[in-house]
Amino acid sequence: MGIKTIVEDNIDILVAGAGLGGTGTAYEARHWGRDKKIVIAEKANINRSGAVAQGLYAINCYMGTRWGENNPEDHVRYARIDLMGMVREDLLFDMARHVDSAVHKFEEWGLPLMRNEKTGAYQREGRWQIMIHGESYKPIVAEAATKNADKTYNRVMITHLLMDESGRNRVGGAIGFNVRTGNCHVFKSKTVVVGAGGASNIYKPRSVGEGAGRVWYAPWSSGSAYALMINAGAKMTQMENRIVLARFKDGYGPVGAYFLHLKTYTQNAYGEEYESKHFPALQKMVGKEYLDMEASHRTHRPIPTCLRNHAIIQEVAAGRGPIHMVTMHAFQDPHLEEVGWENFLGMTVGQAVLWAATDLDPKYQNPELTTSEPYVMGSHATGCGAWCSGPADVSPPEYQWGYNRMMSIEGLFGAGDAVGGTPHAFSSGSFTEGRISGKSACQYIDDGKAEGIVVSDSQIEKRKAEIFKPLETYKVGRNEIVAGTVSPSYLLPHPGLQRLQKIMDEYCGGVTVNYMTNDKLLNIGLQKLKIMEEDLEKVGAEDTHQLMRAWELKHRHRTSECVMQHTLFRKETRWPGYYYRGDAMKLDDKNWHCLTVSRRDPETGEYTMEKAPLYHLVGDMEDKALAEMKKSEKKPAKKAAKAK
Ligand code: SFD
Ligand code: AMP
Repeated sequence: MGIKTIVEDNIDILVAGAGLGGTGTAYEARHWGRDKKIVIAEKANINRSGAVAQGLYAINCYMGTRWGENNPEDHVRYARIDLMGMVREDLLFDMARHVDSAVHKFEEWGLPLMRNEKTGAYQREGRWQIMIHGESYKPIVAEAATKNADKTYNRVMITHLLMDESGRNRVGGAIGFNVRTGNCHVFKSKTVVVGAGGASNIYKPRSVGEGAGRVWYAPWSSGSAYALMINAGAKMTQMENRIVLARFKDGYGPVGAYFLHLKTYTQNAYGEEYESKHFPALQKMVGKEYLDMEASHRTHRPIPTCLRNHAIIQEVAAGRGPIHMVTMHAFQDPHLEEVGWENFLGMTVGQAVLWAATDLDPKYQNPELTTSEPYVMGSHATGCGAWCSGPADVSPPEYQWGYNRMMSIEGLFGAGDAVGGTPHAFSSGSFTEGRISGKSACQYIDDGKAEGIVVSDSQIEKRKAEIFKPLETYKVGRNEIVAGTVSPSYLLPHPGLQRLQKIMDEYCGGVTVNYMTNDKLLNIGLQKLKIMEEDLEKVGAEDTHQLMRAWELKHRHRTSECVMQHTLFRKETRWPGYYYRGDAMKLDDKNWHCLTVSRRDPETGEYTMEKAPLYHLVGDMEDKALAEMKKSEKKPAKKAAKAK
């Protein structure tokens, strides 16, 4: 094969994907490893890659301990409630105790954080969220990463991890190709930190045809992080916990700033409040422990994200849609109007453009909200990802087998969406996790754990042939046709993607089936994914750009398979509003108060599923806000007693 191969050898830390997690790794690894060789391999251009490419208007995870606002335990309790109990509390606590320092770094590096003029503290959007002028968020963190790395390879898509052949379950680097030049890139490395992000476009999106490509999470989030790890045989957790989001219709504009800062609210098509109507029946499905309206109201605790979705889904199904976000009041205030528009201009410009293009002014018309297609990710209100070791000072033995954030494969670490069980990390928490991984990777090397790694030429050659096969398949198959694009011998990446999206949508609870699935559907879906895998051997790529699309499809397919396996395994409806198991419509704590862990055998392709213990490490003790609330509730009672 006449393909040029570029080998980067003797790497200490390879960052595979440099979004918010990966940039954190490169920055921190330099601090602990002055002498270490740190290399970044990034599919796009690090300055504008990943979910934060367009910018953000808020940092959604900041404790504010410096200002006496929250402590890490409060955040663990919050995430636990929001995820219906299913979180890795050790990893969450670890992230939360370090996240503020990452945010302070961002400010030092030039990210404009808004300030509350009265208190001097960062301007809060909500209890956990602070407001930023964040259009340039990504270039700012990218600069910190590239300055600390020895080398940054842009436009290099990692397709496989390389494994140590010395007889240990250990990583040895990664391999991929340059999406512009078509060169093959081999990275021989002592450790790999996977920061390749989440997955959009594995489910059929609401926007097809006319709006194809418009999705909430970055369209280029191709599930690579998951596929790389699954294919290597790493254990995964909570892959069934894929997320559905309430979003402004068609532009997918996020709602956080609107609900929390602008204090806008939702109503049905007839101007009625609808959420509370659905809660009594919902409480029967999930139990009072998970939905207690009285307690939520009293303590200002948000209703879990999935349950808020459930109310929207039910209300629309009852024929009272569309749901509207009531913006018309808030937008009368010029400051809030400005915030409302700027929020999208700095983060999801498409939403602002869509409103402008369709003459929708939220000052005079309440825009529609809808629920999105599902996404697979591990840093928003959902916790898909790898099963990782936790910090030694916090984690129980089942959660701790070595280095912090190391997976079930030695030397393989993760950050952000790649790490499972750690929702509500968002951009700042992902960066923080990257820092933790970078530090751990240095420690692992310094402890001599990476000695004697063997990666043979035959392993590299085997992968190389696999990577470039779609180009060959196309070249040969193209000769069989004289016109058009359809050949009997190959499958093109885009039709392949549509086929995958249809399977996931119809069999694994997408939008067209109102997020409903059951064991029968899932088993059929798995069968279809298996047949599709055979066909993926025949994917054809016209050029190196299409080769990237081919590998994105393969990564999305593997991610989907794992999601499907997990969804079949957890026989309950844990997160109504994310998806429903029609054959097990209730939350079932008796059997499923646990985390789910899978492993795909790289040799046979078979999955092993197991239940892992779910430890509530942070006591149920009520958090600060609640304690204060109780104190203020007690005072009048005392006065009343005195009066008597
Ligand atoms: O409003 C390969 N997010 C928000 N976080 C916040 O803190 N505040 C917000 O306001 C947030 N909102 C939001 C958010 C995201 C998006 C898209 C929108 C709005 C519209 C979430 C965060 O962005 C998210 O949590 C983090 O970015 C996750 O970090 P990480 O590192 O896990 O993923 P990444 O940043 O997408 O980076 C992945 C990188 O990997 C590259 N890559 N490189 C090499 N080889 C491969 N095979 C690769 N595959 C991928 C990517 O190019 C990328 O650089 S709101 O909705 O809540
Ligand atoms: P979103 O814009 O939906 O991605 O959310 C951004 C942040 O706001 C996340 O931390 C959400 O959990 C939070 N959030 C969004 N909507 C609400 C709501 N209605 N109540 C409480 N928190 C919310």
